[in-house]
Amino acid sequence: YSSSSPKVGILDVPFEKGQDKSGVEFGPKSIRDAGLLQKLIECCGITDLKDYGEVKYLNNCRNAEVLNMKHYDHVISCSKELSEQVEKVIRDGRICLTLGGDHSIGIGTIHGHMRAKSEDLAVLWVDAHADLNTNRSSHSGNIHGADWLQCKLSLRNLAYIGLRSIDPYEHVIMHNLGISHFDMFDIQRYGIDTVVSAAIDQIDPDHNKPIHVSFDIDSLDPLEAPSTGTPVRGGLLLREGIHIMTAIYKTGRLGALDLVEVNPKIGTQGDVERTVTAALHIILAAFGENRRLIKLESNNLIPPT
Ligand code: 5AB
Ligand code: MN
Ligand code: MN
Ligand code: MN
Repeated sequence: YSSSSPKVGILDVPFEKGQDKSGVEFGPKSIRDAGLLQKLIECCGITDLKDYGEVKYLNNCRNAEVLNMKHYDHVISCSKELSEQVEKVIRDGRICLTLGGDHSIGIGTIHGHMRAKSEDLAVLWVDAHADLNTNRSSHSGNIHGADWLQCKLSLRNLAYIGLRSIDPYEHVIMHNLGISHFDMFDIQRYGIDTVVSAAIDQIDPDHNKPIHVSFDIDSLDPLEAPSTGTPVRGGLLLREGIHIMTAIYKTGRLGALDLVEVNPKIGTQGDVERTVTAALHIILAAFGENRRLIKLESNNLIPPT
């Protein structure tokens, strides 16, 4: 039982211009409304939680344009602002929890994390998709599927878990550059516990790097998380998603977590509730839900009758 709970900072990024479907900008609010802050305190024993609020940006890159990259100017402007905010949260000595928004925000969070800690960052990208397209390969022109365009992260420090929808070009890059990836086949074959340890060993062989987890809710099966823009069947069970995050918690080296692509405008009210509570469980597991003995005030202990 570790008595000291980590310090946490929370950022909202209601950004939707990395993709086509409206509603993903309400992701942060939906997760908060489900009781995120209170649950971090009650279920994870977090005693020092700072709310940094919403990341707002000015589109000051208006002349920045790239062929076949929709809203490139907005993505760049938002990423720059977000990167600075993430850097600040981490320099305050906190684990940075960023609520998206679409997955293009991963550019800014990883960049900020690298600036605050080290360029030698271990990144775990949990996703149904590889998000490896460039402006020339992308069929959609959506930047949430082309996140690596702007990042100078060494690809040896990146591993994927949960892949099951990869474009042909992405498949070629992934294999040519030798990026570690664990797809649904691997998870079925070896089990999630083996897969997550192997992923951590690949990106952080000496177990000493800060870890960044970018968790796309569409890594989960649509039965678990239907309210998302690009669902793909045959995905992770919530139980497996939680297992990944618990393993990360146990390393003690989580530096930042992104939770992205929850879109509360997609599906029925039941679908939304299911998706949001799944997101909540993923986040809470990363901060040690049920892993640390929560200190109870003695007057809160009700003796058995
Ligand atoms: B997500 C696709 N590869 O580039 C593309 O949800 C899907 O952040 C991208 O993982 C999915 O548009 C992006 C077809
Ligand atoms: Mn993604
Ligand atoms: Mn995805
Ligand atoms: Mn492969």
